[in-house]
Amino acid sequence: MELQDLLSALGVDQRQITGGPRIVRSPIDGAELAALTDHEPEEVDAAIDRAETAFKAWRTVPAPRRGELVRLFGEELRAHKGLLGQLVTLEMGKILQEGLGEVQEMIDICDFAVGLSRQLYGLTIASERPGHRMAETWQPLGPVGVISAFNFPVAVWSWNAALAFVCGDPVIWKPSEKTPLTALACQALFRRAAEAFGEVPEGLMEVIIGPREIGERLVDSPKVPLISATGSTRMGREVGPRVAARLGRSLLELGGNNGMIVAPSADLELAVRAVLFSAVGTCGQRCTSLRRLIVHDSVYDRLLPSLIGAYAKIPIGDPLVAGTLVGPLTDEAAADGMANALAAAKADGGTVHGGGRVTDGVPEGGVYVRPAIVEMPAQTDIVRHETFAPILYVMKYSDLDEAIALHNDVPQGLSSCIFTGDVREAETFLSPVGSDCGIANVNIGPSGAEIGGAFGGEKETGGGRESGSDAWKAYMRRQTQTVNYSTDLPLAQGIEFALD
Ligand code: UN1
Repeated sequence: MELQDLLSALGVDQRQITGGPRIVRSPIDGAELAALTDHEPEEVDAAIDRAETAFKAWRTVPAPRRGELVRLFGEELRAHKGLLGQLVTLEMGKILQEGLGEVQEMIDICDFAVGLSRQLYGLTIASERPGHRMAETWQPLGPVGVISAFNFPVAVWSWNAALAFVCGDPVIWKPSEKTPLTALACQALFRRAAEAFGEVPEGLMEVIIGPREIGERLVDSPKVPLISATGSTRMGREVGPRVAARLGRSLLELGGNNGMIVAPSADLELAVRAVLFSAVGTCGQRCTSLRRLIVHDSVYDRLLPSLIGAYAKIPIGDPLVAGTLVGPLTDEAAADGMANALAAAKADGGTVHGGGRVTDGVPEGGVYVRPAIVEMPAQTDIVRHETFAPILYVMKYSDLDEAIALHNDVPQGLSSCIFTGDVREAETFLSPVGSDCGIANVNIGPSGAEIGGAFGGEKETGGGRESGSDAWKAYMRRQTQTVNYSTDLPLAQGIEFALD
């Protein structure tokens, strides 16, 4: 389908995407997709004000009814999965299967949020005073600012938005400058859901387009109690303290440097398949991408040749073409970052397999690379650094404690896994002395997490949790309530305080 038809089928207003100075290009071939006009700072303030007004109305709508809006939005996503998935591929460059998978994650979180809308449970608490009752209740919080990254241009927003909407909060979304079109498409689909719903306050879902200063306006606004930001650790180091300075709340989902331990008893065939998906999928541009492989001495010489052989066969090219497994990197800077990292690894004694530029059989105008495997003598600085490209550093180990120590000895703490058939090793990896990450898997790669679990990580990954489990609590205000239904006024802690 032609781009214009695709966008109009998704309901994007042509006037929003033509005639402006911000040129959006496809990483597939550099083709111009749209010409947008950025929002002015005053327009951001106006969007925040609209969201604040929307909050006053939306918080009074019963939560299960709010869930109905999310259900309708999920229906729009189901009906437009193919189109939106294609737009994700065009604008971001991931292969179509992954574009579709991303939209499926949105549908899944909508389903989750609909159920959640009837389960925003609090607690009852035993009061120490007679004739008193205590409860913990979750109240809507206020407008939520969502800053999202280019690599998951729509799913990560939806994890935040679906929960925020059922929790009673409006959302102001600042998408990556690289991927505004998919954001506008989501806004158009949301509008359709809102029309079907009938009574959605204006300002419940705002999109603001523009550079960093536009995001800063959001980050600094005291009217936005929660900022949920996904991106680099560098970005998080700026956003976190700014939000903290106004005593706001932030939910940060930053860099990962995800590892896999391959133990002697591992199913190596399974491990190779898992490495392939998690290390080269999305061209190594997931925050959950596999970047470090820690392999037991006894299986190293079997695993490595299989991997090198599999890497040599990876179809690289146009992500819209069926069969392609690796599409383009996002831009030249990403390719430079990859080349610099490989040079640094070599200087540290690494042996590089693959990793060069690919120009044959790929669309002209895009940045295509062959994923790299780098055998490293040690976990040097470059290995401890997250390079957002398909580089897999491989290291050897001889005992599990050593492997776990190596695994945890990086600044990031997002996702992790072990391949083993030994229950003792698996349980050790999942125990308090095992992986220090927010996500720990056994016989599954580190990427492609399901929405049902809380998603996020420790250390430089930022500590935030989004998506499933009880991540919704971040989008609500916890209130401890005490009711006295007696005719007396006993004080807590047994304090006597009365006039004689
Ligand atoms: C991200 O890269 O920011 O677990 C999110 C995964 C996906 C989400 C990745 N469900 O790989």
